[in-house]
Order: sequence, then structure tokens, then C-alpha cells
Amino acid sequence: MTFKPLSVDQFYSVGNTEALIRWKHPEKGMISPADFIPLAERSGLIIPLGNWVLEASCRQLAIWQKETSLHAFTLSINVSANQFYQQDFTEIVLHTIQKNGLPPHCIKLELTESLVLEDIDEAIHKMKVLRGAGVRFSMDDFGTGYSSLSYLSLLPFDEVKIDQAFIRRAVMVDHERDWAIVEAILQIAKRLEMGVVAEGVETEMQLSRLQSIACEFYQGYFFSKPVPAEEFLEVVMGTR
Ligand code: G
Ligand code: G
Ligand code: MN
Ligand code: NA
Repeated sequence: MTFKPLSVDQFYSVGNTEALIRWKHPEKGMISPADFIPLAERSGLIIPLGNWVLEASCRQLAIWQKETSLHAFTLSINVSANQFYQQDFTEIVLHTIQKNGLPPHCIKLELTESLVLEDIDEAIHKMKVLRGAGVRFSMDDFGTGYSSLSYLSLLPFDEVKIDQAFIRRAVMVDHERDWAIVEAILQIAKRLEMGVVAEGVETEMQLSRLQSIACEFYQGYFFSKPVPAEEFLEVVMGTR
């Protein structure tokens, strides 16, 4: 837990708050996790890196909960496959939450469908253990991959996050067929008592269209680009 990766930091999305890792390279500037997370997975570095992400996220959330009136403030954290399937993942998560004095239900772990499909029985087992302690789960990037409806009912997710690529396509004027699917996802999720977060909301038009079909939770550049921790409260409180 003491590993501090060189030049790695976290940004936070506004709307639904999600911790997003960033690598500040001395010459190449900001490197996207899309480029270095797969490398970290292959090299095994994802284990200490993932643990650092958990620790840094929980520490930051505890600070925000203490410093503001946002006591029930929740934070979404992305989890990688090799991180999730490490033997003591559930213990590490629970220990980190407890150490930082957080209510477990304030932590949402984001898993992708492909992660879960690597070993569905083990995934369900780990999810049930953590959910039993109050931790919540989001299915990330829904609408890409297979987006299997049977898995949606089988897996104990609290929430689905409709992928930004999907939202972007659906709101284009001539994509009513995509829009129909967004609406159907909302209806299915409601019946399964899952929340829905629309990702990649960039325009007022996208937001109002989503609101018109009773989508309640959003994330995206319309609210703000992801910001460093120091700027986060200002942005959320709307003072800039
Ligand atoms: O923030 P950005 O658009 O660069 O994210 C690119 C990808 O990196 C996304 O798929 C996102 O889920 C992933 N990602 C961002 N932060 C983390 C993290 O802390 N851990 C893991 N495993 N993935 C992350
Ligand atoms: O795979 P995942 O959903 O975790 O990826 C989240 C990433 O998507 C974030 O790192 C963020 O940089 C990016 N993102 C979030 N909202 C928007 C948006 O409105 N537009 C675009 N282009 N990217 C976004
Ligand atoms: Mn995510
Ligand atoms: Na996503």
C-alpha cells in the first residue's frame, strides 16, 4: 500500500464522480490510461498500481466527506481484470475502505462486461462478498461489447453506465434506432432495479433528450472535463 507510482495522479469526472488515473510524463505530457493500463496489466504492475488507485481514491473521498456537507458523496473507481481476479482483492478493498473510515456504500467499483466474462463464477462470488459488506458495482462501457441481457440479470450490478460512444451516436439526429436502444436499456435497468448513468454527455441537447426519457444520472464534458482533486470542489460547487 506504500507504492507511489512515479508521476501518476488522479483526475475526477464531474456529474457522477469517477476517479481517473493520469500519467504525467516529463516529456510526452499527459498519457491516457487507455495507453498505459493495458501495459500495466501485462507487466503485473497493475497490482501495485491498482492498489494505489484504491488507496488514493478512498483517501480523497474521505477528505471530501469530512470537509464538505457532502457526507453521502460517492466515488466510482475503475478496476482492471488482473487486479480484480487477484486472490485477496476483496480483502484489500474492504481494508482500504475501513482504514479510511468510509461507509462502504459510498464506493462504486466499475467493472466491464469482458472482465466479468473472464471467470463469471469467480466474478459473481467476489461481487457478492463485497456487496454483502455494502460496496456497490457498476457495469462500465455498456452498449459496447456483447452487452448481454442475460448477464445483466445474472450479475449483481447496482448500475449500468451506458458507454459514451453509444450516447454520442444515439443523439445524432438520424440515429433514432440507437436512441430506441438507449430507451430500452433504461427500461430494462429499471425493471432490474439498477441505476443508469449516461456517459459522455457533452451538449445541452444530449442532456435534455436524456432527461426527457427519465435518465437520472450523467457524466461528461458538458458538466466539466475531469479535473484534479484541488479544483474539484470549486467546479462542483459551481464557483468558477
Ligand atoms: O480518462 P480516460 O478517458 O483517459 O480513460 C481511458 C480508460 O482508462 C477508460 O477505459 C477508463 O476506464 C480507464 N481508467 C481510468 N482510470 C483508471 C484507473 O484508475 N484504473 C483502471 N483500471 N482503469 C482506469
Ligand atoms: O471506460 P470509462 O467509461 O471508464 O472511461 C471514462 C473516460 O471517458 C474518462 O476518462 C473521461 O476522460 C472520458 N469521458 C468522460 N466524459 C466524456 C465526454 O463527455 N466526452 C468525452 N470525449 N470523453 C469523456
Ligand atoms: Mn469507467
Ligand atoms: Na464507460
